[in-house]
Amino acid sequence: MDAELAGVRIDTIELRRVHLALVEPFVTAHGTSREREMLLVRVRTDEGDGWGECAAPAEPTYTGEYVEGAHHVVVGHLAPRLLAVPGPVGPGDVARVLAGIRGHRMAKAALEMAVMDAALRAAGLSLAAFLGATRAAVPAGVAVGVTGDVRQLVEAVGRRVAQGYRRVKLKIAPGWDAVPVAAVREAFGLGLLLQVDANGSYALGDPAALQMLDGFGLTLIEQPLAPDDLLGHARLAETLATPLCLDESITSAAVAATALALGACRVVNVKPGRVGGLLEAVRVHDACVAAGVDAWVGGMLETGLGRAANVALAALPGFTLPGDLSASDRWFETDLTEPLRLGPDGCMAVPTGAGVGPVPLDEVLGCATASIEELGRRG
Ligand code: NPG
Repeated sequence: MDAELAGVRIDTIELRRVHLALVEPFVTAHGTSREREMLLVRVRTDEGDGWGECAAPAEPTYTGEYVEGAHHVVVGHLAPRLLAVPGPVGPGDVARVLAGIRGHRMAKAALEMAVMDAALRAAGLSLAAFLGATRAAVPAGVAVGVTGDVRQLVEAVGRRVAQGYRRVKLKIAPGWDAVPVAAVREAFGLGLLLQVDANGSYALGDPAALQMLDGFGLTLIEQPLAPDDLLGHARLAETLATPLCLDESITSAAVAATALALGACRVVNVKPGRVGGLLEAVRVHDACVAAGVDAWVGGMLETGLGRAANVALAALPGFTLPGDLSASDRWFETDLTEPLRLGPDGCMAVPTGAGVGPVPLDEVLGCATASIEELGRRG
């Protein structure tokens, strides 16, 4: 990574609340989403603008973070600290300036992304090059929600396979696990890279349902137990042949190292928002490389902005499994940016433009925006 990137002087921080309709409802162990509400951050600097996207969902069901809370902490605690820095702020300075505030990683990640975007644009450097990407395209996986009907699920998976996605992740929850997974395996055979994501919805006291999944040749079982139950995951892992992967549990490179040392997982899902930013995501990546375990980049229904950043990150060499990096049309009729498209080989092209690459399109942004708040320097 290029540590020499020059900083930018932040003049104002704009917070935008946007709403995008989903093309179809997305059902997970947490409930049903019909639209994606997002907090976007634009920093205006002496070197030009930079955009960041906050991954926090509308409700605190995935982790404790949610849109309204993220907005609140940026206004009251994070933005004032950044705006109080008299000189230039580089991407690596953001986490340091905000370190006095505990948690709120998705909000911090959005600010870091915006500063990084502005600084990289000023330097004419792409995010992928800055992070240390080694590939021009990355294989794309897709998430398929709970349908409640096995025939509909097999049809939904069939559509994604026909579109060219290189692996499928099925959302599972107690009562929606072995039967749908068996049906998908039977329909598509062992050639399909298949994994499941429980979003922490199972209890360690009842491992039978998870053990039933062990015979389906799954690449991994993601986050079966509650996020803070690392020991529980380590115990469960001893009873399963299928590798466990952690998502919600992994909030930093330090936690990733702990989870790997405990044997709580053999695969790590890396999301920049969940770990506090792209730079910490690279450190989680590095911890996985050091431990010799597989890693992949997750998704949180990002718009083209956040998705482009995820694709750039996924081009690092330690991301050995396809990520949740589906094309814009998997989630949105109209994305905020030029749509990110799935290549004919089931890969997403890594953006090569300066900064994150894509920017929000004025017209779409205008229609999607519910509110704008501009925060400036004091005095
Ligand atoms: O492709 O962006 C995507 C969605 C992948 O299933 C996906 N994300 O639990 O990992 C998850 C889930 C998620 C979505 C989590 C939105 C939080 C918010």
